[in-house]
Amino acid sequence: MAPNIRERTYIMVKPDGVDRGLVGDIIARFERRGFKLIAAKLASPSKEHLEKHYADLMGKPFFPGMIQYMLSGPVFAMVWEGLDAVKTGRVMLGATNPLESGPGTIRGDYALAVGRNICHGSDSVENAEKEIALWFPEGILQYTRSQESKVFEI
Ligand code: IDP
Ligand code: MG
Repeated sequence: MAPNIRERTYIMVKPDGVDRGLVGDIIARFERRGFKLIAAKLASPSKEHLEKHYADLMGKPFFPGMIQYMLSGPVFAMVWEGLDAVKTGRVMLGATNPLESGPGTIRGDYALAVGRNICHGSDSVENAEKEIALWFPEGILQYTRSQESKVFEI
């Protein structure tokens, strides 16, 4: 199958990342890598919305505390598009536990605690599409970059 240069992933700066002023740095990392920003907004999701987003973790002992953390301030929601966006986005974030994240990753550079790990990234193409629909029900802007052939082999 031809590589999909239009793969999309949902990336979110969590309340600790917004509060610590890391939004710009996280945007810059994805921009510099070559990904295309196709949606972005500051949001204050409800508890119900966050429970939908993290539905697969409901029942875990850390779940209530994690939801409280996610409600502690606004989040910055984004959709990034490009080759292998889901997998590469996760690599750029680092491991779930920042203590296991390598330097050069977002969590490895800025975080220490698993419950304060700065950012979210979709873990599969299927979940990315679900998360994009949940966070951007208004839809995604489409536009063409002028330098696509400098980023992709097209
Ligand atoms: P991910 O964010 O790397 O995909 P998930 O397993 O989907 O990791 O967990 C979602 C979020 O829940 C994590 O990013 C982290 O903030 C929080 N979390 C996961 N495991 C723990 C834990 O053991 N203690 C506290 N928070 C946790
Ligand atoms: Mg996850």
